[in-house]
Amino acid sequence: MAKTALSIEQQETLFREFTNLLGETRVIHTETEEYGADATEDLCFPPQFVVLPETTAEVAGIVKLCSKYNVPLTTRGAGTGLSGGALPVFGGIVLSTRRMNQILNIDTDNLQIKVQPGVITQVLQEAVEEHGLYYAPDPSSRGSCFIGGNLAENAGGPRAVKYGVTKDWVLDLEVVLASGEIIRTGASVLKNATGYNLTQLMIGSEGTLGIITEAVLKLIPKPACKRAFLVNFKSAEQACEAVSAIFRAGITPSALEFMDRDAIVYTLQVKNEQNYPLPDYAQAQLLIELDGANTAELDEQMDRLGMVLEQFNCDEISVAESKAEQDAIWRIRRAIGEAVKSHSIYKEEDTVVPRYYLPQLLNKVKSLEIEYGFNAVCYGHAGDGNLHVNIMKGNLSDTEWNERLPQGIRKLFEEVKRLGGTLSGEHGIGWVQKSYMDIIFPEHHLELMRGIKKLFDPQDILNPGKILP
Ligand code: LAC
Ligand code: ZN
Repeated sequence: MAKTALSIEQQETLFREFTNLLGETRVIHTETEEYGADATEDLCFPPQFVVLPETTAEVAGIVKLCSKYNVPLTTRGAGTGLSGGALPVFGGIVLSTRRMNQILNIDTDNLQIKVQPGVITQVLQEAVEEHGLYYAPDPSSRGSCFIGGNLAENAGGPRAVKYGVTKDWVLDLEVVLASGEIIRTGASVLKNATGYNLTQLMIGSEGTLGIITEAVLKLIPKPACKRAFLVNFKSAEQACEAVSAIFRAGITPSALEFMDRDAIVYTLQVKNEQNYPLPDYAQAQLLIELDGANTAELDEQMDRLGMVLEQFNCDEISVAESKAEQDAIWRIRRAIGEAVKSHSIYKEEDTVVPRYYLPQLLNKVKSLEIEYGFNAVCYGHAGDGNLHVNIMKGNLSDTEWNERLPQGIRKLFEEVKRLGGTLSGEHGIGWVQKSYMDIIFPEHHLELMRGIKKLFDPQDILNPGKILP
């Protein structure tokens, strides 16, 4: 799909067709800027029109129109994505799922929920918690992101370390294909060995293969007790070393997050959290959360954890027992991404390696800082080996930044690959990471993926320009 500007006549025709389908109030044609950006850097590609369907049939109608007029169609959730997946880079139509925001059913007998894609993730979580149930995936943006975007990007978040990422919670999807036909990819069952697994193919495909219009997700009973604490380390490397030791000792925390000192300091500058404990010597913290059926279980895990941590030169642990204290810690952790970005022009990488190699990954980041003269702020889901590396422009000139950044990133990803890792743990490839795909995949593998795209979307109208270089 090449970038094509629609003629005035084409615009009028399309506008007429869309308003016939949806009515005038659900076709936006002025001030479309806010739909041209997501949470990725400062990129913005305003679309021609934004359409706001409410039903699967309307989505199918929109897709058919885009196919008829050969216009790019980019589906968008809340626009909290970090790899540019929702950017309409070739213009055309943005399909916003914000009016498809119904929880269709909570099945408390089978522990399942059926939702439309525009449900806010936290709204879903709180709705099931009223029934004593739990939907664990919790991206930092959970207060605003949509479940549809979580599915499209295979979002993760802190609890993935114990409970898995979005893909691990999906039983069935309803998908509108590029032809306008509708399929269900799975079934409302926990086991399914029936043909190719299109459910998992759709998840993380960033709206390039079809449009998810409904999802059946599994639920579990809500863990009864939680405890969170911050562990201070004199060295960031030692904090990373402790991570794999915790799992080897048979402890599976419900969250195990790493934050380097800069990440915390930048966040405390913008979020007022008076009592947040950060001793002067601490170069990094691990935020560890345990959950379980009762406090005795947590005490037992806590004792074992204490013994592991003793070996890693950490001498202060701040325990958050009360819900209010836990919320305060998590408020800071969840705000890091935004806080770090507001500090400088930046480029974010979502590196992931087998967790034992986390110290090596961190060391590579440190050596690249020296080699290229930038500062990188690191934080993320250490228990998953998933480190968010925010490379800051700081005092680099534009020329230095533009020349050095791609080189530095390439070297970082080459190391990630050498360690057995990959480009993205949870943010996706989208628009801004696709030029690095060749580091991970040989050409014949990329061709296979291009073939899949072509099979699903022969006209290349669904979110064109994404994922594949
Ligand atoms: C986080 C987002 C940026 O971990 O993934 O806060
Ligand atoms: Zn994250």
